[in-house]
Amino acid sequence: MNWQTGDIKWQFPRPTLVMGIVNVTPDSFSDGGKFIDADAATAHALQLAADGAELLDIGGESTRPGAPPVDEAEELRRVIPVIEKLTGQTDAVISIDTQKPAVAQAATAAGARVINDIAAHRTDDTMWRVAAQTGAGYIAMHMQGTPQTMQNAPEYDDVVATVEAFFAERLEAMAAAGLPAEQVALDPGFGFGKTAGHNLALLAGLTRFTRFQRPLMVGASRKSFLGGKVTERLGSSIACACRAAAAGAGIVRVHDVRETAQALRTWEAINGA
Ligand code: 9MG
Repeated sequence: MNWQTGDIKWQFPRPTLVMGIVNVTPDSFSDGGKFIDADAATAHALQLAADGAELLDIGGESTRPGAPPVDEAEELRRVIPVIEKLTGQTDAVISIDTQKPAVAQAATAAGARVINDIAAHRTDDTMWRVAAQTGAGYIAMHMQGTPQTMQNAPEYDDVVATVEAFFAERLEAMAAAGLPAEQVALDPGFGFGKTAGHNLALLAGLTRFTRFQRPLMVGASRKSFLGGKVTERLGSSIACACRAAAAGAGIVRVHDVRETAQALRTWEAINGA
């Protein structure tokens, strides 16, 4: 894997990498408040790396439906100490989950090598310029609306075609802004302005997005479309990770790293037999 700043190649040692979720927030939907303290978040991240996470996604602003926005100073206060503590302590690639270019800039200076942007910056190209200048990997995610509005009756004529068109348009716009496709991974944005039916259709239609020849990321872990209580979604989350692997996804973003890595490695061994 070669994700050094300035030399991002998105080379994958295995078909599907596991990204562990580290929410440094008081209000995330599945582990809200547990890791708001920098030491607790760092210890959790190191445990995820020991469990098999090849990437660690550090986020300081909850993206659950209806979550209030967090201001830049507070987001920086939450994530930068965690990234500083992790840098040099783990081989896992550190990713910053943010919609703010200034946070992405500070996080890459502190050691993050991937920018996970759920907004896939639609209003201006500042975030893309940060990714281009720092050489960081850039995850462009599809979302209808914003976290505050996205689950107010999302509608599509054809959700797979809409997301496919969005990827085509964003890749072109990013290239025009100086961010080459080689730095980009694509994410359909499960749960971001989608009904359960839309999410299932996207999982079923994942292979349509392989035509872009960019790594695909799938983040379905513990999301509400899986049904049941949030604490009882491990089996369905793993089913989504295996579906992602079967469709050739490059990264799965998950809470339960050990169990997911075990399932994927088994799936790959069967696939290769
Ligand atoms: C931050 N975040 C929460 N869910 C996510 C998902 O599905 N994809 C990406 N890229 N980021 C997510």
